[in-house]
Amino acid sequence: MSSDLLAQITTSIVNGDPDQTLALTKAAIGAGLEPMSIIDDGLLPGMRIVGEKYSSGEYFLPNLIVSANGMKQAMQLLEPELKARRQTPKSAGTVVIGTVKGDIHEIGKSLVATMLSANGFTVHDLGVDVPIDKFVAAALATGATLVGLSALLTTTMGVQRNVIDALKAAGLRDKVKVMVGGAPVSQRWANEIGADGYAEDAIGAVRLATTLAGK
Ligand code: B1M
Repeated sequence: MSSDLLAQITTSIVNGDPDQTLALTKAAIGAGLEPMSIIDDGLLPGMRIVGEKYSSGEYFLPNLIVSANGMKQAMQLLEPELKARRQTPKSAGTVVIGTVKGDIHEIGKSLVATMLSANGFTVHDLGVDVPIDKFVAAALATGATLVGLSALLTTTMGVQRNVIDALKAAGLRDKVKVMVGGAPVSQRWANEIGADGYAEDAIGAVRLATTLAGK
């Protein structure tokens, strides 16, 4: 019965049906399932499958967004349950992310943030047009091990390099990995500015963050 519910939660995420994900999560809580199990054995396996389907070309961006929203809503329902039990979901890593100063493009950065969060990362989204110092301060304040820098304009790509330099100057460069992304950004650019990695899309960002978090 409980494994049935968990499998149904996984399926609802894969099918991109947030209402069903929410209803099943409610039912699972009502049936006395452990919130951590609902996350680890129901929701996260669904997100992994969605990621694989996106990578293989079977799913597209809207599929990712709908499934991640289902995951997000279910997490909102589960958070008070976790708090009541003094449990915190095992974090895959802490990430500070934002679109760099001078750049207000939000959609891709937010999608990356949502996908990271849906895949178990603790995400501090600083928003858009983020000053260089704010990345440094947030990395310090949160103890993040990963900093994600999004830039959509050729004129703001250079700010990614400035943030890396500022992290160095603050003595944080050996404590945090930096990943970069955004339409004009490439692996070549990441190498040139000394970033630890580049991801082309949100699924690639989850894969990269997982690899970097393990290093
Ligand atoms: Co702007 N814009 N825009 N724009 N805009 C582009 C980027 C542009 C390519 C359009 C064009 O001319 N063809 C062009 C840039 C040219 C260049 O520099 N090479 C451009 C321009 C010029 C401008 C303005 C300067 C226009 C003007 O005012 N004259 C201006 C700049 C304002 C500023 O930032 N200071 C501007 C403004 C805007 C709007 C405000 C109108 C709006 C943004 C609204 C918002 O975000 N709230 C907008 C939009 C929507 C776009 C396009 C059309 C779409 C961007 C988008 O959301 N894509 C864009 C054209 C394009 O990219 N085809 C364009 C969907 C999103 C899911 O993809 O953001 O690429 P993307 O994110 C992907 C990956 O890049 C990656 O994963 C994401 C998910 O798959 N990724 C990461 C992103 N960040 C990552 C971080 C990572 C890892 C992966 O790790 C940390």
